[in-house]
Amino acid sequence: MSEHGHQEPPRLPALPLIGSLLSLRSPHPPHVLFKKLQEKYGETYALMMGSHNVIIVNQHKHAKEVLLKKGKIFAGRPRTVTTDVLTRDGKDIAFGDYSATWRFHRKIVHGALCMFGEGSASIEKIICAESQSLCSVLSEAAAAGLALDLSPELTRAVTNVICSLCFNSSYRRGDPEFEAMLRYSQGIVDTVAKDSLVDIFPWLQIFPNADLRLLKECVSVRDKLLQKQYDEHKADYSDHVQRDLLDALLRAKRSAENNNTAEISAESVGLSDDHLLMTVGDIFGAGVETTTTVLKWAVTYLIHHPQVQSCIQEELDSKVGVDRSPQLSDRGSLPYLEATIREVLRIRPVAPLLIPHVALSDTSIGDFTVRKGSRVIINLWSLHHDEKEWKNPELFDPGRFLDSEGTGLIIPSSSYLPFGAGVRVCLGEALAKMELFLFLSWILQRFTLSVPPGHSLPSLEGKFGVVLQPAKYKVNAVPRPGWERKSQVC
Ligand code: HEM
Ligand code: PLO
Repeated sequence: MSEHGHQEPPRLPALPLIGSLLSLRSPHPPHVLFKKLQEKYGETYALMMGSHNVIIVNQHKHAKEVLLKKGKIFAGRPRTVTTDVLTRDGKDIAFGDYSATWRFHRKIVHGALCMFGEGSASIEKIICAESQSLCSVLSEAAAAGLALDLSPELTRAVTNVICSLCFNSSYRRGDPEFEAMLRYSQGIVDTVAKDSLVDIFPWLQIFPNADLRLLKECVSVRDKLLQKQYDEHKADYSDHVQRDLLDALLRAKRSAENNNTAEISAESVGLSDDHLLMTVGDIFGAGVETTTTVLKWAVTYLIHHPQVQSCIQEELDSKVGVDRSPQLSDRGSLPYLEATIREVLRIRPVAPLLIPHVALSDTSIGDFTVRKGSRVIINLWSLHHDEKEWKNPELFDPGRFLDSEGTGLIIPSSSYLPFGAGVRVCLGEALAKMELFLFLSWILQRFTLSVPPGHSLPSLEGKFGVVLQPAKYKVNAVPRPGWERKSQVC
């Protein structure tokens, strides 16, 4: 067999409009449609989106070949109209192509996040303070007999954690800047990187396009907020204190400027103002939208499965009790909660198609030839719902992540990659896991969640976009016995 495979992958008929047909004409969202198309074309197949060759991977062996074994070859990202608007032509980490600049920015962010990482008290303190504030909002609503849309409350809690890490700042309830952020971020989620028509046919930009206009408006609001933080940080920057991620980025910039020679300038190593702003914008955006979405899915599934909620609560009562709040060191003794988080990440992956990868040279996937420049979409939805790997994949069952004694955590299939893998693996995995554990354990220690009497259960369908979001609905948070008045206690 040749190094680059010897077979062309099965190919969908090359209808010129296939891209738009996929996302606009099908009643199914793309991840579901791509899973269904396997029945006709096999697990790995190719199609054209506009003028781009796209390979769809629906199975874990090929997915791991792309992400891990040939991770560097497939580490490219496509340039698209919408992500270029969001990231000033790919000057960020997530949508930026593979390059020395990209590696450098990943390294700085990784270092800054480790500084706040597990074991360090400060990130835990920040998340617990936000859990505390979230729980007091829930208990005020309960005392007033009100059902709440949890979405803005969860978003504010998660936003404040990432605000502390990025900008050493936070938002109060009702802060107009926070309300503006909620609006622009939703506008971006609704319009960016979802293979919309302008991404498939870039020449369509010349026509008026409502989505593109909304995206540009939202990005400009976001950029003003980012610029404000940037200017304030620059004004009181000191080499001696590193308060947050933005300080870490500024420090790298200063040190490159101090070593400035003819060949190595801050610009040329990718430390321009634009690069710094886009990197911090990425972490802020990813930090907010992903974790919030998982929390919302967790609440949605817990409402559908009250027995899972009570199992977690029993575990919390016996391992943590009511005299103190959960902390990170309890993670090892709350396996059922951990298993529930894993199951939520399986059944409703935040990024069901990851972010598209691009082959940086001629290569192969299994026996299939892949040409340089091909886009590769890993359909995580297919991996997480593969009937050969998961029994009743549509069934929500945290027990599948526990051993036969029900006490040890396991990963029962290698077809499980909620954070991706390899060179482009998620940068926020550790942070997200800490947040999910603490927010959920604090809430469930104190409250039982349900829909108000007479309301129907929330939809499990999800709205496809750059993240897969659950619908909006109201929740009753009923204080558990012993927590009627003391949810303020730490
Ligand atoms: C990329 C999942 C939270 C920052 C990704 C990818 C996935 C993912 C699937 C794409 C990997 C690929 O394209 O191959 C998740 C999930 C989260 C989460 C499920 C929450 C439960 C976070 C948080 C941050 C973050 C909290 C920030 C602190 C990033 C960045 C990338 C990324 C910067 C781009 C990496 C690159 O392209 O090099 N994430 N993520 N994520 N994530 Fe996350
Ligand atoms: C979310 C909306 C923000 O306003 C901008 C933003 C930045 C980074 C993106 C994020 C959005 C969506 C989730 C993404 C993240 C980078 C990595 C993460 C795509 C668009 C995932 C899940 O891959």
